Amino acid sequence: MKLFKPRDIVIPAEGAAMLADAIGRIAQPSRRAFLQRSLTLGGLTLLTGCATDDQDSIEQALSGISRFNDRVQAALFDPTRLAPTYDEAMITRPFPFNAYYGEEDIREVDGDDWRLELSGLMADRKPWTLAQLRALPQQSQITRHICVEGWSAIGKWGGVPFAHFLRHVGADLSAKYVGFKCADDYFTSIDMATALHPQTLMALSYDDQPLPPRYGFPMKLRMPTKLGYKNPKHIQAIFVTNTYPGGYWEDQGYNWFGGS
Ligand SMILES: Nc1nc2c(c(=O)[nH]1)N[C@H]1C(S)=C(S)[C@@H](COP(=O)(O)O)O[C@H]1N2
Ligand SMILES: [Mo]
Repeated sequence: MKLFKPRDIVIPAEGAAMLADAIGRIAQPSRRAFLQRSLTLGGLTLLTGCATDDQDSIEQALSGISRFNDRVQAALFDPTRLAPTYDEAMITRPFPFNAYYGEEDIREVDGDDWRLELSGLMADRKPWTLAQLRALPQQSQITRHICVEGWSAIGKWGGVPFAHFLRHVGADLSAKYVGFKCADDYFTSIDMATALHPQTLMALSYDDQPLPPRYGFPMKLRMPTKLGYKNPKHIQAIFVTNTYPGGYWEDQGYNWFGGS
């Protein structure tokens, strides 16, 4: 069930700035905390209070707006709507590399030793080898990757539809989150609806070759419905949970839902 009809939602950028400013002026910590937990359109009437220049409360308010934004994006996400796909000729060459470190620190994971660890709300938590993943049904897609740093690029990824994998291991598909831990200490998490989206792939190949180290060998999650930072490379462990897991950039203020 959708919580909002799209036409009911109007959140202009100036509105968000005004809101942050207004929440920042609320001196009472309990009222700010209340706002952070339950920022709703109705809650806007609470935005009057004593003047204070409190950086913390502004950050709390912004984080509250971001959580609100998560809920709006989740409500608007259409699990059957496909992201655009492209022709081979439109692939961006060379495809950009990006990580929270430079190319000189790209992780070299040993594919023979690598095991995908599973935990949390699923029936079968046995670890997977790369060969076992390669034996599952594969799909390929040519889609656009959009990074918040201001670039986008079209690439071709192949791998196992994540929905197929989650069903295969008996994951609780009614759980809220799927979390990822990576070999380079990166981590992120996604909503279950996106995990089950038909274009969400456990990518094992890039441009018809085994995924190279720079793009996340041995396996990354590829989602054309989410921004670049939500697409974890070098995945080491996957867990299913109802406890909000956050993420490397998300914990530093990037929006958690991160739809594109
Ligand atoms: N493990 C890991 N995954 C990651 C990152 C990272 O630093 N480590 N960076 C993210 C960001 S911000 C982007 S834009 C993409 C870049 O993927 P690419 O190198 O295939 O272009 O990876 C995402 N996934
Ligand atoms: Mo990114």
